[in-house]
Amino acid sequence: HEHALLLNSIAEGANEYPKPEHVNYTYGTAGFRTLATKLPSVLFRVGLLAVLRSKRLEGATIGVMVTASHNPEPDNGVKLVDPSGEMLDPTWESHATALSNCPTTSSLISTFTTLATHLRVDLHQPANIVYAYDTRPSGPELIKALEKGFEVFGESVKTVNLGITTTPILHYVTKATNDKTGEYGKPTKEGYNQKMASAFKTLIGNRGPLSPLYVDCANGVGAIALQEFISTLGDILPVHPLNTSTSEKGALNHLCGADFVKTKQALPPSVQSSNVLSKAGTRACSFDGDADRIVFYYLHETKGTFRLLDGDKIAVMVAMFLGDLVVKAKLDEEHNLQVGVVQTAYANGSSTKYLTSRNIPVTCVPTGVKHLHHAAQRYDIGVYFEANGHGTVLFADHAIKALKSASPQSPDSANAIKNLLAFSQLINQAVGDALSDMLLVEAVLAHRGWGAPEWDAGYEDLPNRLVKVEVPDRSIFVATDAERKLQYPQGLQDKIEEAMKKYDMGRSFVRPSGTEDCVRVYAEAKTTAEADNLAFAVTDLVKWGSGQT
Ligand code: G16
Repeated sequence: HEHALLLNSIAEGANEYPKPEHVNYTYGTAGFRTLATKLPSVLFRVGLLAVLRSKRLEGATIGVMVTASHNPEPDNGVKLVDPSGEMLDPTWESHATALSNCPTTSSLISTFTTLATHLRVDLHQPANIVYAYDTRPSGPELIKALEKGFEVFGESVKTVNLGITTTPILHYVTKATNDKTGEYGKPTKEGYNQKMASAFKTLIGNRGPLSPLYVDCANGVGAIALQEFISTLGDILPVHPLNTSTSEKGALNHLCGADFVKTKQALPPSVQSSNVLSKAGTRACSFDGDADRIVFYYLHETKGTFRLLDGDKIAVMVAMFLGDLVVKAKLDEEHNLQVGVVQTAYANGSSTKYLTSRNIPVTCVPTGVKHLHHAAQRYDIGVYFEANGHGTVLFADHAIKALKSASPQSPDSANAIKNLLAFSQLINQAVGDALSDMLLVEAVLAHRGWGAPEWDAGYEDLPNRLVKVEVPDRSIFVATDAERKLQYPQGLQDKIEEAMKKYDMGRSFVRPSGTEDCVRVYAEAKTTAEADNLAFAVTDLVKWGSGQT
């Protein structure tokens, strides 16, 4: 009887949120992502799946984030967060895809029932969900559809609505809620702010106040989170938020934000015209629409040219610095810690070369945080960053234990150990986090006594170009070898390789986007002109491969 009532409520919800015809959904690189108007039925069904997942894990708290991050304002999306604060277990992605594509109420009911049985979910278990959304105008409507998915289960589901907040804060709260030791931090936004502020203050010590930092918030939720954080931080880091118009229609990610800066390799026009970077040495950074990515930049002191400090530059500086701290910590041999870096094919060739020439191991994996995160878990201290500014650092449990139990032989090594532990607190180890990464960079610069030019001096990026190509059907493009090569359409890879050979230090690859309806072409070469020409040549090949020419 109880079960029949549940199926009845699901049917009611499904009728209220019918699946639009002729749309095929995929749980991709970062969950479901498409035009917001196509998403209500998906949100309802994701609500059902989140409850199934929590019940399957005996009531462990699952996170749900409604955001389309760097995508344009009319898009929206949704992704699930596992109890550890990591992305949804990949084996469940196909269940999300299956539920979202059921064409009718009755097929949804039967898929739901099959899944519950097949996944051995005891529907009598409790479920706990925490959810949040970004500043997109479509957020509140989609949240209603999501909540409907929770409500059909009645009282067995307990939910916490975090309201409008960043993706990384939702990951933090999910992880903290499930951490029964209480050591990770309080499972609230305030808990997050306190944890960050306290670790940052420990690390800065008497090095502050630091020089001012300008932060382009992409007119997104990062503006709100940053404002709240600044009030907890005090004046050791004078932060000046820019692009904070969260309620202005069409402003989100428009001509600003991390994706704009990285792709265009230029200042957001608003930052350019505000002249805030004209004083030599001034640093600025850009968040993306849900504040899980960050890139830094400054203007060259004499030439006035734009200098980008992207995810690769962050990874290199942080890995080198943590590596030096580990050496200073002088842990006994059996507890020695290895720092490694995880990158994707987008990593600038110069960054990989720089790291390997300094004996820092580098792993290359496909795009998408879940791939980077898992590869980073294989190191004692794993630094992972996508070139687009998405990344973080993971400290293995045994590494933390080794640091906590070490008996330092000198004040210097005691200090290094203390700092490594403070970094492990400052860094959001659940997921890439613009705010936490901003503080990480500032803390490393303060310890090194560097400004942006000294940070930038390590290596020179190879000129590169990223192009978005719209094709009739991006699913015909299948990448392999950590996305460095194309498997299909057949024959295309050979042509790309021929094109690469024509350019000094030429490297190019093609992959379908997991978040936008396009294929991405990346090219780098010795000079800007060569990188551009290679990118355009490969773009033409992609059009040829997709049957357009
Ligand atoms: C998401 C993913 C990132 C990925 C980016 C672009 O970022 O989390 O891992 O690099 O999309 O992916 P694609 O090239 O497949 O479109 P975000 O910040 O939009 O969530």
